[in-house]
Amino acid sequence: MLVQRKPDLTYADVTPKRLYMGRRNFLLGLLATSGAVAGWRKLPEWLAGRGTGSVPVPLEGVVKWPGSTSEPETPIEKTTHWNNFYEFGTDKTDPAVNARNFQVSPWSISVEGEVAKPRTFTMEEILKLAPLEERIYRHRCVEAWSIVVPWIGFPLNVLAKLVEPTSKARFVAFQSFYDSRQMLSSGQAGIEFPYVEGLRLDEALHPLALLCVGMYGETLPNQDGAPVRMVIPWKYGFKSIKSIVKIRFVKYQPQTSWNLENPREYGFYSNVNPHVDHPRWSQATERRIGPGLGLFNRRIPTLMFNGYGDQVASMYAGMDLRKYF
Ligand SMILES: Nc1nc2c(c(=O)[nH]1)N[C@H]1C(S)=C(S)[C@@H](COP(=O)(O)O)O[C@H]1N2
Ligand SMILES: [Mo]
Repeated sequence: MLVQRKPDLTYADVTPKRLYMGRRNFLLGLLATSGAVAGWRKLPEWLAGRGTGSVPVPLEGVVKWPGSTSEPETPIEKTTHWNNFYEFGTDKTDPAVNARNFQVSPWSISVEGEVAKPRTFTMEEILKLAPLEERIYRHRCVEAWSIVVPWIGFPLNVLAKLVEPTSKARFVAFQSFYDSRQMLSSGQAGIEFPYVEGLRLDEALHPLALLCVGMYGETLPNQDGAPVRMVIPWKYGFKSIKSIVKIRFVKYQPQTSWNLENPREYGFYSNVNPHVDHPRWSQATERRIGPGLGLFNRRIPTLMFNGYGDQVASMYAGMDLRKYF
């Protein structure tokens, strides 16, 4: 977001050239070229296209959540090649390449702070805490592009109940994994690492706030926040913190990476709001990264709370959303 140069994106900006051909054809193209150059021995690895890091595997027993949007899903090729994950680069196409060697196993999340039962959950435990649901949510980035993604997970409140937040807990602070040997430095990325985010307690416990472990039927690709991230569909994308290692229940409003970087541009609440513009661009409309070339160029109106107002607006009753942006 810091290095936003072209708020008005074109299709070519968003879709690397190889995606015009489709992933399969691109890989077949590589096969043809590399046959001459590298020999055939390397090919299986190239076909997987995923380096030595963790690779997505199918998730079993996923149930369909009844509240999903019926809008067309963004194809996985786009969701996995147009990312914000500053630890792995500041350009939208960087994470797909630079996260290929990211090791996400073993993994655990420490849940601590103002709770009666602090606890560390291994990834294996997290996957068994509740039925995994496929929830197709709209996902609206602050830079005015949006996607529709079949996420997989369950409400964060399932995990929260297990640790029993005390009456002192008023906010929840999240922290991402950080390893300087695998990731950019804060100086290179322009934001503080580890990446941190936060929610008010009622927001964190809202049934739409998803602890997300997969998408498109599989575990999360590295660049999309493997192995576990948040998805908060009524807020701008940067609230949906990736690759979480710590969740802390706290008394006071926690710091957030983008607010630290530029408090004038990025507030704590960051609810999707077409009436409050970003200082450098309008938030009234968005470009939907949809299936097909024609659809992409469609600019659609942005909805208050990203269209989830019926469910979340009451949490902000009486608040001046210009002040608490
Ligand atoms: N750890 C971490 N989480 C992060 C980010 C990041 O740079 N680091 N970027 C955020 C931003 S700005 C957005 S829009 C979403 C992007 O999620 P996606 O790449 O799955 O679309 O992740 C958010 N979570
Ligand atoms: Mo974003």
